Amino acid sequence: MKGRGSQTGFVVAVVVVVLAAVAVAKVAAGSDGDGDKTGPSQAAPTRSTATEGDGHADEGRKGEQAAAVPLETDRAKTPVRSKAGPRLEPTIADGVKVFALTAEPVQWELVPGKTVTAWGYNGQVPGPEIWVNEGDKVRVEFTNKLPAPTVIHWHGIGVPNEMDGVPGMTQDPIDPGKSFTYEFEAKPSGTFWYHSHNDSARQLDMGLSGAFMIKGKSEPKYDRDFVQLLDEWIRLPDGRNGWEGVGHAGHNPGEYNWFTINGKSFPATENMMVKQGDRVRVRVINAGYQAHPMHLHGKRMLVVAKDGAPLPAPYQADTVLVGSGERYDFEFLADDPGAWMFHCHILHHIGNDTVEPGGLMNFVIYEGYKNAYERQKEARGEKTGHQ
Ligand SMILES: [Cu+2]
Repeated sequence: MKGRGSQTGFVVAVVVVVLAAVAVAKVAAGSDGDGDKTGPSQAAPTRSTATEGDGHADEGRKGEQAAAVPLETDRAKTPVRSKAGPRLEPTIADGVKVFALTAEPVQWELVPGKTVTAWGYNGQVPGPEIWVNEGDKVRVEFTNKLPAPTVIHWHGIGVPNEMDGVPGMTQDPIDPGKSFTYEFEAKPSGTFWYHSHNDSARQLDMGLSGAFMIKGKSEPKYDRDFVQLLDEWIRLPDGRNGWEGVGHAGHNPGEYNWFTINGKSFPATENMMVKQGDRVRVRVINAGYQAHPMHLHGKRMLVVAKDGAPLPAPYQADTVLVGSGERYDFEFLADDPGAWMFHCHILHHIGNDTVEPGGLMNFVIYEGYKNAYERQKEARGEKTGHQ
């Protein structure tokens, strides 16, 4: 295994051999042993310590990657975080927008008092929103503080191939403690997202995703522009993540019991506050593995973009099925004051560990509007107010 020869052939050969040895059947599904045609490999997590040099793995370590070591987070040493930060602001260097992202474990609060072990970017789940303009030069200085190698894939963005974040094919996994710089031009415009693509079923499900918006040069002007990133979780009663201590084979997506919008379950979800007359855009991103039919009460939405691309013929709908990885942008005119529910119509998904109301749900609320429920509470002398 010392000769390099074809890098791709080598990687594939190692992966195929090791996968056979550990019988990671799911990963092996795309590997038929035909070296050149085999799809990208997925390196499983390892506790190997950082290698020297520039963050690129050496050949010997690659051979160890597929040994699927279940990871458990030392929760006593993991900070509890509950608030998402503001949009990630860049520094400017030679005309390039430079963003700093760090992947690290966190105990993420889904609702007050209920945390789940997660892997986040910059201490939050999902990672911070990144907003740039079409044509911007973007540099992301990324550091891996996870206990496992990782990469970032820029879903939907027209990056150079070597920036695409596919381990074993376009780059080596970034080891714990190591850094990697992603650089690309922001194009095309639209709603995108970023996420891990290494041991991806586990890493994405533990929270390694975030929204990435590229504003177009000639797009319509909106008064409000909301991002709603959907995800689901397996939270064990003690707050551990269902992915801790299990491999792919031990995982059943049917076990999802918590559902989040921008990392929060109702009633901790943030509402979409609008003013009468506002033109509102909502960008729904599905970072989870289940499809969610998102329904807005009170009016039809105008669906204007799919996966970031403007639709030649926008269409009206009151329920939009958002599949895994998909994005839908829709807009509406805020012309009917009230508090209008926005939620997933698989109603199991509007509960927190089966207790409704919860999960994938929030409200479009007009500023200053008091709904009937609030007025009743006020009349009884009870506290009112929204999250
Ligand atoms: Cu759903």
